[in-house]
Amino acid sequence: MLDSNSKRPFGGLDRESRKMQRVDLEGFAHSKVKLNELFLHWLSLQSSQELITGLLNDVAEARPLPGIPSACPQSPTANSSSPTSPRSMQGANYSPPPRSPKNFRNNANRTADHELMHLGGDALRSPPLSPSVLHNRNIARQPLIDSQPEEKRGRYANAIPTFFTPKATVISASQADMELLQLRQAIPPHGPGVDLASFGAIAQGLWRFPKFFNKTIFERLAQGGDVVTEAQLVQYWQTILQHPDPSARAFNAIKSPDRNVLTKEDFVPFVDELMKEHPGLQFLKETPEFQERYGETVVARIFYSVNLHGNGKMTLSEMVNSNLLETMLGVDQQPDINLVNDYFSYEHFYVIYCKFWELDTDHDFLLSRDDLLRYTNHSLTYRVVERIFGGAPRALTSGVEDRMGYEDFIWFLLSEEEKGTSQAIDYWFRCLDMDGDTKLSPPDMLHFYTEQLHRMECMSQEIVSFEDILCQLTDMICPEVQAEITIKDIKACQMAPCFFNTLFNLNKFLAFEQRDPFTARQEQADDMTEWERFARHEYLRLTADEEEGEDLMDDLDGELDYSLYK
Ligand SMILES: [Ca+2]
Ligand SMILES: [Ca+2]
Repeated sequence: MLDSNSKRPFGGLDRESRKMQRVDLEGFAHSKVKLNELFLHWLSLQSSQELITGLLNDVAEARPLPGIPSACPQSPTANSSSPTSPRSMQGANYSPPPRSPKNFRNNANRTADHELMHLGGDALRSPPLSPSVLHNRNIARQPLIDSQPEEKRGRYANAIPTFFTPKATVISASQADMELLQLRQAIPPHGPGVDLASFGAIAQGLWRFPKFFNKTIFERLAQGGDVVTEAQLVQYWQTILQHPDPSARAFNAIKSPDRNVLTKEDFVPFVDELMKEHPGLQFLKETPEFQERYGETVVARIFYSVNLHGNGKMTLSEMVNSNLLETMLGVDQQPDINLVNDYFSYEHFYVIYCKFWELDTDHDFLLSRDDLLRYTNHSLTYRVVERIFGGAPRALTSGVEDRMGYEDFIWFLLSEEEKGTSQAIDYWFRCLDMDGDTKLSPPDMLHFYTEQLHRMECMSQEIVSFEDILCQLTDMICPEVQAEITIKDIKACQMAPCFFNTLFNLNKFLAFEQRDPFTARQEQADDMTEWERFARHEYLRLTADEEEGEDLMDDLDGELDYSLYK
């Protein structure tokens, strides 16, 4: 029995002993077969299949295999200990955490975007900013603000060529530094500040202001004191003058701090100062009432020419696009103010005022319809005067019903005596456009020409029928749309005075019809505007009773043809 027992592989050993004993499997021929059988059995288990599938997926996605280097198969439980679990991460100290497919896609996109940003370079960033903003960005970058515009603009934004460059409204940092340095250098180092004389050197030398700005601006800054301190000057420069356009600086200096536009009142202190200082206006000090009228006329002329909207609110754009600052600087340089034809000529004021005074027979400083009808020997039609008093071209500002004030008359006179300007065309076009459809059609023109016809009949003049006149006017204007004349058509044709005079100014219409070609050529060669020619002639006429005026009239008798104005 012992032999038989001794033949048993584990014969003579207890269970524990057999566990501890190293078994030599080579001594059992069928052991391999049994192991294969057991392996196949293990493979058939559901849990084993899940384990193997999970391992294959890990290999395919380059994830580290848990338990490696041990080749021992792990239980499904061990495998399912998620790679993202803390324990798993701890076990994979030197490997990046496995990425989910979703995370991988997002990261891939992020990488692609990152590369595009680099390809686009700075062009993909926000548009060039003002120096001050760039300065702030250098101090503290704000990634959220930086990245948002890039995403909104898209990757091809840098490929779109620049087609609009806004006009700079802020001076460069280097220019600002230079101007501030110049300002500080112009201030005495140890004094209490700058007095009026020293301030003038700064205002004209550094800021390019006209001389007659000095006192008004100085008094605003000094606030009752005798000097302006460095701090006040620097603050004023920082808040008012940091603009590259000199006209914009003057605009800021003239305007009231609480408004964004210039009103007529804003100009009053500056024009007052001009009258006090300018050598060509010293004689006016003896007649303060005319000083006031001169100032009123200058401001009205400025607004007539510059404030194209005609609303009494001059914008920065209107001033920058005008010659106002240039003319103001010209007044500084020209002791004879009558040579400054734009806005400031005293002779022009004299003519405007006297023309008004001639019509204002009761001298209440207001004109009635009948007063205006007498203008230049009743040359205007009733119908066009009716339109003016009805406020069609511009609402009357006299404050009295059916009465034209002095400012209203200035607008009328400037428009009447130079009908080719943009402002005059606007003025008369609104008068003639009876139905307000922004077009002059045959009914609009017939309404006014009918009265001209009647007056020609009364004067036994040769009649030109409306049909013929309509053809002539259409040929003259060449409107884009037949029988619908627009403001644009009239401004383009250069024949506005003739067009308007035909319809409502009989004397000028007839004068044009009977015009001497020689005189016309002479006028074209004298380099004067229609207004300047009119003002010169009227000034001589009005002063003809004075000896000097008579002499000048004699001198010019052979040069000017006054028949047009009589
Ligand atoms: Ca009156
Ligand atoms: Ca119309």
